[in-house]
Amino acid sequence: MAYDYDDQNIFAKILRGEIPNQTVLETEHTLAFRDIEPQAPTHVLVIPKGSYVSYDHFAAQASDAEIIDFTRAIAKVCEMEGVTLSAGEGFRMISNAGAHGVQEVPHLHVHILGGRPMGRMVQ
Ligand code: IU
Repeated sequence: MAYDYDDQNIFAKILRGEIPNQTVLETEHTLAFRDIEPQAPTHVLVIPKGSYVSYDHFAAQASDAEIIDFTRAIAKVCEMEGVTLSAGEGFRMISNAGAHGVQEVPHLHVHILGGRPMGRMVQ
């Protein structure tokens, strides 16, 4: 399957260092930074460094090392933000994809939201 990655998207520019970001965590294959318009006390975006549009693109084409790194980075961010079930009150993780998912930026990102009750999904 073909996935069309636009390397001019804003997160690609962040990854290239062309636009600043508020980094929370950086690993070999993953970057986590604060959302510019936070919807909750914790609102962190976690993105793979590789050029993937969406979760399905990533799952199909990323290496095992990238997938493991990304998965663990998400959990690490939750731990760092104090929202894990072991240390806090929980969190929500969301990844929007495509038109029906209302994805604004076409580079895979997982939203980590926490620090307040989120309310019910889905609108
Ligand atoms: P979405 O899942 O693609 O709909 O969300 C994109 C998010 O990226 C959204 O929450 C924006 O506030 C956020 N964002 C950002 O953090 N920095 C930016 O420069 C831009 C969007 I453009």
